[in-house]
Parts: sequence; structure tokens; C-alpha cells
Amino acid sequence: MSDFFNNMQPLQFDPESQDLAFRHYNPDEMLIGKRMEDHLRFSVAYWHSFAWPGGDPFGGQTFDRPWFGETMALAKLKADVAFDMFSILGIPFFCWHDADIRPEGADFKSSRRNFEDMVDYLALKMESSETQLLWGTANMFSHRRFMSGAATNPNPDVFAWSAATVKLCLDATQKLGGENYVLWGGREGYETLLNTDLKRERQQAGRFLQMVVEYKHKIGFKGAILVEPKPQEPSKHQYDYDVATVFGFLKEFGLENEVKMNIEQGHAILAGHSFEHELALASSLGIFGSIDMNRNDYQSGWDTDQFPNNVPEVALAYYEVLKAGGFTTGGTNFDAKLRRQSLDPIDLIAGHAGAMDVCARGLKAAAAMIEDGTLETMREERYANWNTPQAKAMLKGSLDDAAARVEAENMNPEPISGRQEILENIVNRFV
Ligand code: XUL
Ligand code: CO
Repeated sequence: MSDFFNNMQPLQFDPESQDLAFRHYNPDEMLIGKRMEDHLRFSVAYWHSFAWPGGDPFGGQTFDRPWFGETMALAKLKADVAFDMFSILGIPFFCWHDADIRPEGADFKSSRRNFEDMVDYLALKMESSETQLLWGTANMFSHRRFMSGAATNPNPDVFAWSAATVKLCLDATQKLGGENYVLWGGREGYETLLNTDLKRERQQAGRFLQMVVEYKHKIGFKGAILVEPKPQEPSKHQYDYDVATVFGFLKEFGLENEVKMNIEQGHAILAGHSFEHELALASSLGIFGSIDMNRNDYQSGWDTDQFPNNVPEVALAYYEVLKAGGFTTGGTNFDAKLRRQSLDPIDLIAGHAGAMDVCARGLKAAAAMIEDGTLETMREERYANWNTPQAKAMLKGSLDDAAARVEAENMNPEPISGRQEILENIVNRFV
């Protein structure tokens, strides 16, 4: 227990409250046969809330946290504060990068020892906490050794370092009972083709991911391996551009049955998609895993990682999550950070609590849309003619067969309304 949050008591569900409370997030409320908490599976991202100093391209640290510094004592204080926040929020999960939870050592060995000691410390904290590990991951993008990539680095020693790092992080994730392991491409991309062998780098990335999957099976890790697509930032071109690109990559390296997607709202927007598009595509390809929930600033176009606050957008996302059958190992990880002027401990609580309420409202709307069924019925009706025997047979036949039928039946297909406005009006009844 730290005194950072001034002994704040756990937030309650109280729709009438004028103070900080949940107005919509009611963990035990049943929605289409499942508790709200079990639908949403909220998670706090250690990095944004506890490791990020508040910098932007024009200025450095704004947050003055008592745990900032590279010592074990401070890393433990950071963990104490993190678990205090988890219990105030009643959050069921958290996520980390290795670099978020341990001080960097002078060499790999000492960083490893720091990390392993901190994993033991987290295990101890978790014993007296309700909060579990949603996923672990490796930070292979902040340190200057990774400036030209991790697995895709032109220097094979950086590939080796990255392999050693992921091995360590997978071991730790397994030890802490983590339900998934995430690989976000970090600096796996490039700035200019003038210095980049794109073919070689993609091969390195593919082999690396195969090695990760081989190791997962070797140690018997039961969780899911998830890749998190992102089109740019930090690299100008990222190899894991979006769900479609990553699926092609997985097929190329024989990993489409081994790896699923961790889909982030802001990354989808950066790729020129909607969040729900990426979710629906992953679901249709059988690779939907988990989500990183946040939003970008649509004006700046940057990956600003803000807390979500747009209920209609979130509702459409959870509509796709529910249609995909909901989360199994995955969850809703708030990959979201405070604005750099939000200095106070209460801001951290308010950011998460508000986001949890926004997601709860979105989920309730999505569940109501599913239960109502009109949207799904109208969507199915649009394709109803594909249920005829002739239509089904056509997909097994040839261009010749189709051409013959067009003339034999003297076909003259009439366009049919897509009814978008009517459908949007139906959505608006629920959000
Ligand atoms: C970066 C990002 C990461 C990953 C984990 O944009 O989303 O925080 O979620 O490495
Ligand atoms: Co993310």
C-alpha cells in the first residue's frame, strides 16, 4: 500500500452519485447471459499510467511521480501504486512491457535479474489482489539499440538480443498466469528504401515469429500469441500495417492457426480503417484475439492514445466483438494515457473510470442491438437470394455456366436499396 492515492476507497457503481463513481459499469449486471465484467475484461496498461513521463515532441517530463528513477526500490514503489490503482478501479487485468516494470541494468544479465526479481514481486502483489495478467510484452523500441528494428535489424546481434528478450518475457508471462502474449511491431519497419532490404527484413520478422511460437509450445504456454497491427509511428512504413496485411504475413510463414490479433482503435484509424472494420475482418478470418481501447485526436492525425469517450463508436466496436462470440483469452486493455497537463493522482483514476463507463455504455448498446436482432435480420435479408440452389451452384461452376444462365434466364438485375440511413437510425435508437 502506498499513500499516492491518499487512501482512496474502491469506486462503487452508483448512477446517482455526484462524486467519482461508475454510472454505467456494473460488473455483475447480466447482458446476453454473461456478467458485464466478464464481457469487458478491462485491463490497465502499466506503461502509460506508471512509466510515461508526459513528454511530447516539444517538451519533456511533466509528471513528477515519486517512483521515477532506475532503482529496484522505485520499481517496487511503482508496483505498489499500480496495485493500489487496480483495487480502487476494481480492474480485473493489467498488462506490461518488461521495461515498464524493471529498472534497466548495465548489461543484459543485470536487466534480466532486475526483471525476474520484479516478476517475483508482481507475483507476490497478485496473491493479495483480484487483478490478473491479461498479457505481457517486450519493449523492443525505446532503447537506442532498437532504433533500426528488433527482429528486422540489419545487425544479427540485435536479433539475438530480441530473441533473448522475448524468451524472458514469455517465461514471465507464463509464470504470472498471463492469458496472452503480445507482439507489437515497434520499430519493425523502415524509414527509407535507400538503406533497407525489405525482402530480407520481412524474412527475419517471419522467422522470429515462428521461433516465438515454437518456444510457446516448448514451454507449454497455454495463452494466445497476439500480433498488434499498426501502419506507421514510429517507423514511416511498418510491416504489420493492418489486419489484412498481418493475415497475409501469417499465411506466408504458416502461422495463421497459431497467432491472433490484438486490435487497437487508434491504429485502425491510422491505417485508414474504422475500428469495427478491423474487428470484423479479424473475426471473419478467425484471428480475432483482444483489443487495445483508446482513441486518437482526429485533428492531429497522431497516435495520441487518449481514453475513449465516444459511446456510438465504442458501441459499434463491441457489436463486432459480441458478434465474434466475445472475448476468450482477450480483453479490453486501455492503451491510453492522460493528457500531459493532467498531473494529479485523481486524474489517473478519473481517466480510467470514465473510460470504463464509456465502454460499459457501448457494450450495453451493443448487447441491446444483438437482442433486438433487426440489424442482423436486415443484413441477412440483403443476401437472401444467395440461398437459392442456382446461386449456390454458381459458386461451384464456371464463368461459362454463369454466362449461359444470364442469357437463358434473360437476366436484368435491378439494384436494391442498401438502406444505410434506415440502419443508422436503428443504431441511434440504442446508443
Ligand atoms: C504502440 C502500442 C503499444 C503496444 C504494446 O502504439 O500500442 O503500446 O500496445 O507494445
Ligand atoms: Co497498443
